[in-house]
Amino acid sequence: MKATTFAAVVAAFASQASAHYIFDSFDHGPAYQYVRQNTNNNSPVTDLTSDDLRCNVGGETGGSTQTISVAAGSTHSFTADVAVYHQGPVSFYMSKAPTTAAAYDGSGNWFKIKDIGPTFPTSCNAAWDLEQTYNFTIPKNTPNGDYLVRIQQLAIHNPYPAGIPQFYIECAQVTVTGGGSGVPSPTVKIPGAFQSTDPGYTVNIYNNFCNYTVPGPAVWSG
Ligand SMILES: *[C@@H]1O[C@H](CO)[C@@H](O)[C@H](O)[C@H]1NC(C)=O
Ligand SMILES: *[C@@H]1O[C@H](CO)[C@@H](O)[C@H](O)[C@H]1NC(C)=O
Ligand SMILES: [Cu+2]
Repeated sequence: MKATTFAAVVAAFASQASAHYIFDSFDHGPAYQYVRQNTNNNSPVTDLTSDDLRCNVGGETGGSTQTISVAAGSTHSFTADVAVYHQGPVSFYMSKAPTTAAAYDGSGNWFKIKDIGPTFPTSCNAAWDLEQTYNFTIPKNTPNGDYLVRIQQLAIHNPYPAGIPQFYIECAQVTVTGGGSGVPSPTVKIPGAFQSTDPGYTVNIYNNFCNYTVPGPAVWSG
C-alpha cells in the first residue's frame, strides 16, 4: 500500500484498541517463525536508554524462534500485521552473534544496511513510503555466520517534545552463507545509537519540513 488514506487510518484506529503494527513475519512466513516474539504486542518502544530498543520488549533471546539461512547478496523482507501508517523512516540493522543467533541478546555491535527515508517530490512536501512489507538485501561481503537482523520503523507523527517518537522494532534470526570478508562499519551499540537531539528524532514533519536525516549510523553498503 503506497499511500495511507485518512479513511484507512480511521479504520485502523477503530479496529484495534491500541492500534499499531508489528513486523511479525520474515519472507512472508508465519508470524514469529523467524522473528522473535515480544511481550508488548504491537506497542512501540520509546525509551532511548532501554535494552528493549534492540529486539523489543521480551526479545532478548530466541525462545521458539527458528533461524533461517540467507545468502549474502539476497533480498528478504519483513511484513507487518497491518500496513505502517505512522510517518517515519525505516531502517535495517545487523549484529553478529558470538555463538548462535538464538542465544544472542544483541548487546554487541550493530551496523546499518538500509534506510528508507521520505522523498520530497515537491519542495518541503514529503512523501513517506508507508508499506506492509519492506525489502532489504544482505550486503554481499557480509561475513558468514549467525546474525540478528533488525527492522526499525521510527514513527515521528507526534512531533517531539510534545509527542514522543515511537520505535517499532523486531529482530529476525539468520545464518549468512556465501558471504565475504567485509568489515561492517560504522558500528553502534543499541541503546546508544539514538539521541533525543538527533534532527531526525526532534523534527516537526508538519512545519517547514524540507529535508530529513534518518537517525543512526551511515549505511554499510558491503
Ligand atoms: C521486494 O523484493 C521482491 C523480490 O526481490 C521484488 O520483486 C519487489 O519488487 C521488491 N519490492 C520493493 C518495494 O522493492
Ligand atoms: C536539514 O538540513 C539542515 C542543514 O544541513 C540540517 O541542519 C538539519 O538537521 C536537517 N534537518 C533534518 C530534520 O534532518
Ligand atoms: Cu500507533
